[in-house]
Amino acid sequence: MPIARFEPTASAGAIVDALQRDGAAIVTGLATPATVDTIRTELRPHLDARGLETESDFNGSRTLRVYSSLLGLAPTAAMLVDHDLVIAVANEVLLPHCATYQVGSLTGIEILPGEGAQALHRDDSLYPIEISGLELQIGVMWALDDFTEENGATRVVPKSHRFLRSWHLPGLDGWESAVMPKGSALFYLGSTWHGGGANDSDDPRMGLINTYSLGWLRQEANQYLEMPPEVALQFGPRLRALLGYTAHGAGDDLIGKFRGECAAWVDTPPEPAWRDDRGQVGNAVDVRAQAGVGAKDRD
Ligand SMILES: O=C(O)CCC(=O)C(=O)O
Repeated sequence: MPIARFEPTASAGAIVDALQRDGAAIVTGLATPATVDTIRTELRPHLDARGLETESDFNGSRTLRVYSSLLGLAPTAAMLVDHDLVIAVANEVLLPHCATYQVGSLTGIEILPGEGAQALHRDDSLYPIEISGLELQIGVMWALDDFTEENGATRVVPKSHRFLRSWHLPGLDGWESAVMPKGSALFYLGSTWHGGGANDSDDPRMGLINTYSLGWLRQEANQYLEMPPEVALQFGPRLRALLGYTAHGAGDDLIGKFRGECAAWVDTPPEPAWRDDRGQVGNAVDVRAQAGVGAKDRD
């Protein structure tokens, strides 16, 4: 079953429908070639210098990875993490289950020629919770090279997200390669089985994964330690909040707590509108009003 494909002009709703039906969807050409090339250039020295520090059976021995301080190393990747369409899709998948969500992890991955296929897995298995209808996270794999069958395009098992329990396994033979041109994005649910493909080509395959998880879960990697205030300040308020510089729910912003202690924060207060745009569990009336639901319908 091929993975559904969309143009960048597709609505978030259409992509979410495909995600909920199949567990994965591809949007082609979502990042410009210039953006992708800049991120590649930013990542290159760090992949070369530190990429094999994460070597393991699971990560592979011919796969380079960087995740510590990713936006410090590759600030242009902020455009992917904070992309409006990605956020619109994440809003629909995650906000029904939390007040605000967060970046869970950011990883640059380069699969070198000769690497074997990674074990298929679910990203959400780090959380020991399995509740029907509750998606804990979503992931986006950005193709920083053309992804092909030969060079290790991410393998995805369509509809595998419907297998709720860890002992209730889907047939993993039915994987599809997320073949997509450079600049495209593979969206997949945290419960969808997937893994890096084998690179049988002569060229490396570079990608970048950003995951987003429910705000009441612990981040897979602590993004506000990875991106301390002096790094986070170069980004807009929405991305700062996604990195963890906010409270979950209607509580006060961390920015308030920094006020008076760190002068730089005073100059860049968060935008309350961002929270309102995304809606909050505790603010259902406002959300419905925004959606044009009248007072009578609300009762
Ligand atoms: O590199 C890929 O295509 C997928 C990598 C992945 O899923 C992982 O490392 O968890």
